[in-house]
Amino acid sequence: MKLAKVRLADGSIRLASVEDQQVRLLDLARSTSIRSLADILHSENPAATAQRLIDETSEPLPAGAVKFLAPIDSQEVWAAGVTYKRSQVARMEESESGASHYDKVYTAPRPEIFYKGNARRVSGPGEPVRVRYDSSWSVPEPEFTLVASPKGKLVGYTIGNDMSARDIEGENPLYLPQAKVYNQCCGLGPCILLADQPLDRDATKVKLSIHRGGREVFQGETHVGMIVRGFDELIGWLIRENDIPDGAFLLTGTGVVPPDDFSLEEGDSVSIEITGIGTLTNPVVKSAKPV
Ligand code: DO4
Ligand code: MG
Repeated sequence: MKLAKVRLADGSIRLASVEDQQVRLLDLARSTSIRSLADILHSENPAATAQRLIDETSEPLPAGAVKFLAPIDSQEVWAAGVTYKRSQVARMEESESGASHYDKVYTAPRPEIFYKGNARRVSGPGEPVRVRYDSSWSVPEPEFTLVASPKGKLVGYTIGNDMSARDIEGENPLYLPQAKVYNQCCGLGPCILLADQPLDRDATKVKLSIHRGGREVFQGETHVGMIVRGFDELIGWLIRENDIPDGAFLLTGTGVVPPDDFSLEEGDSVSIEITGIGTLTNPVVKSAKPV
C-alpha cells in the first residue's frame, strides 16, 4: 500500500492511500488513537491501520484532482553517504584533501550518516529545491529513502533528493553540513510505499532526469541492489545512541552523479523515478547574491 499526504481543492490537508492513480481519503475520526501520519507509520501494522481508516463513504479521487505534499510531519530527515561505488569515486575526485576519508568510509563498518533537516527544509512534489547562491557546482542526488519508526523498525520507502553543493563539500570536508543543509535542501515524496512486502532490491530502479528549457540535459540510472549496505544496518547505525522519538527518513545515498561540468541552474526541473513508488519532480531555484 502507498500512503500520501494530499491537499484537496477546498484547501484541506488529508492522508490518503494511493493505488493505480486513484486516491482514497483516510478518515482519522474513525480512530481514537491515530491523529497523524506518524501515528499510522508507528502503529503495529501501518498497512492494516491505513486500510482500516479508508473512508468507504467517499468516492476515490483521480490523482490529478489533488496536490501531493511531502509525506512528512514530525520526523527528522537523515542521510547516509558513500554507499554506492559511484559516489565514492565522485567524492574522491572532487575533494583533494578529503579523498582518503571517502575511500575509507565506503568499506568501514561505520557508515557516513548526517542530519539533513526536518519538515521545514523539505520540498514536496512540485515545490522548489534550492541551489545555494554561494555555490557554482550543485547537483541533485536521487536517493532511495527508508522510513523508520521510533523503535528503528523499517516501515516504508519513499524518494529523496539530497541536494548538494559539490564545490563547498569538495573544498573542505568540514563544510559538509553547509553543502548539505540549507533552505529547501531536500525533496521528498510523492508517497510512502509501506514496507509490508519484501522489496526486490535489484529490480528497484532509481532514475534521474534533469530538464532545462524543455530539453533533457542529463539522465542517469542505478538500482537499489548496488547499495553496499543493508537497510537494517543503516537504520541500526542511525539509532545508535541517537533516539528518533518521532521516527525518521533516512536517504540511502546516491548512485547517480552527473558529469563534473554539470551544475543545476535556476529553472531546471529535476525528476526522480523509483520503481514501485512513483516520480518526484521539483523545479530548481537559485537566488541572486544579496547586495
Ligand atoms: O560525503 C558526502 C556525501 C555523500 C552523499 O551524500 C552520498 O553519497 O549520497
Ligand atoms: Mg547523498
